[in-house]
Amino acid sequence: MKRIQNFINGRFVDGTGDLFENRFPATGEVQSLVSAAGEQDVDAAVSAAKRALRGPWARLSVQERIALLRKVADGINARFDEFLRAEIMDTGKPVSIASHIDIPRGAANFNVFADQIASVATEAFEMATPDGAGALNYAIRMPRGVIGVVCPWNLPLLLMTWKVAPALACGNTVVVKPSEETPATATLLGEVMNEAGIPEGVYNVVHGFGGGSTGEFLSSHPDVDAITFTGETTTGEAIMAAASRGVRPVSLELGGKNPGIVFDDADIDITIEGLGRSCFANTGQVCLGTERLYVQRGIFDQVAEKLAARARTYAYGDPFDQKTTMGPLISEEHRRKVLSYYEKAKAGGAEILAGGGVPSIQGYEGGSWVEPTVWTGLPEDSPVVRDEIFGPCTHITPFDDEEEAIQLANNSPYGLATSIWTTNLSRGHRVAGQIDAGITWVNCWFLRDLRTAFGGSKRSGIGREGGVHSLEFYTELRNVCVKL
Ligand code: NAD
Ligand code: 6OD
Repeated sequence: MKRIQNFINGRFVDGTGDLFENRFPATGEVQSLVSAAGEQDVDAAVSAAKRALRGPWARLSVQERIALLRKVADGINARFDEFLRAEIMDTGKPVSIASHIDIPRGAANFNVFADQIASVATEAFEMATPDGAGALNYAIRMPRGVIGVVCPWNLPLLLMTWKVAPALACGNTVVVKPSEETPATATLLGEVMNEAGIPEGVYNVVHGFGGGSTGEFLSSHPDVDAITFTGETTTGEAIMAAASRGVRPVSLELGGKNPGIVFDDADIDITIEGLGRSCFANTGQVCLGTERLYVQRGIFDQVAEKLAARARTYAYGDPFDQKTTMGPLISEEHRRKVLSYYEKAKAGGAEILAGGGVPSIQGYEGGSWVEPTVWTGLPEDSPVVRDEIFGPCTHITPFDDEEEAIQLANNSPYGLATSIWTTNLSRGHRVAGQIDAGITWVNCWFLRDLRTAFGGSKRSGIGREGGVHSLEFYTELRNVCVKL
């Protein structure tokens, strides 16, 4: 059986931890064994990353680093089909999604941050001094050092490179801990790094689990200078606690329970198309997805009916078949969690407008499938409306006016993303300014310009990444004051 190894100091090596199984979510079959990194392997990876900070990598000019980043992007594209297959086998996501989103974005991240680092400036201040000669202050931008990158499973290559690319652009070195569910593409990227000529120790990958395992060994390692994390809010709290030892910076991109707001002047076709994606894309396993939907009363029935109809259109089956539009959830464990909310909705008296169960798919009985689901009728304090479920499901509630919509949308401990659907752009702009969320889309969803600030409010995270904001996190500004 295929074995997935750690990538430390430019070499593929077994870890001292146990082997663990990696399953194909569409069938539940074990497809590979992964060699977990123990504490000493994590230490070896961090030491390699630390050494690399003083090696050839540190002596490269920004232009040389940019050239290497572009080679990595080209290397991913040159092996596009291998990355595609690896991502689909790990996640079960349909080829139609992975080939349009995950793999191209994985490559694009390296080009985007190569562009960013080429044009970033720092600040300078002239100051007066009593002798009249003055002084000049200017900032220099230094890499932070070894960055620990802890990743989730929902968009594995996309979200990992979203952090690795700017970290490398800024001259850092990285130790990546991919999710235990999705070890393959981070490992394959090690081959591309070697082919591109990235010096050994600059990019390292350690496999394993979270608390009490590889993730914790990495986040609590004293030679990790900063930690960037995407995942659940409670894990973010553990990472932040670990980072507090040694006063290390963290960037946390965490969970959400994102609202969508549909006003009665919305273009219904555009709205249903957008909501179909925001509620069900990637089997609802997108942190930005819409699990709470608020619809103005006059068009409530129309929107509810059309979204439910949309939920019934998805085609399940072989993820490698272009006709498949809905994949399985990531794992049986995650399916148990999602189905527990399907049960809570039923028990709470929800009206089930679509789905609510498990589809039967010939040949894929062992996979972790669920039906896209639309509910209405639950109170706002139901766990179905409060908790992040991370499945292909949404609950719809009517509202009467703008003020009520804003109040309902903000009634959540999370604040990651919102979508507002209206043809009145003044209203879209006005409401966007009153929603507690890091990201608001008006008449669209997941439309990404990678230069924009990305991150959450409230319990959805700390800090912003994207464009120059990533460069802020992955560098430290140091001021130089020259007396003239
Ligand atoms: P998770 O928090 O369970 O795991 C994420 C990573 O953290 C994994 O690699 C895991 O092994 C590791 N980990 C777990 N416990 C750890 C610990 N104590 N110390 C160190 N590492 C630890 O998240 P997940 O289930 O992989 O991903 C789904 C979650 O991610 C959802 O909540 C989703 O909203 C969130 N997410 C957020 C964003 C965002 O940009 N805000 C993007 C994608 C996913
Ligand atoms: O598009 C991105 O850059 C990004 N960070 C997306 C996050 C998606 C969450 O599941």
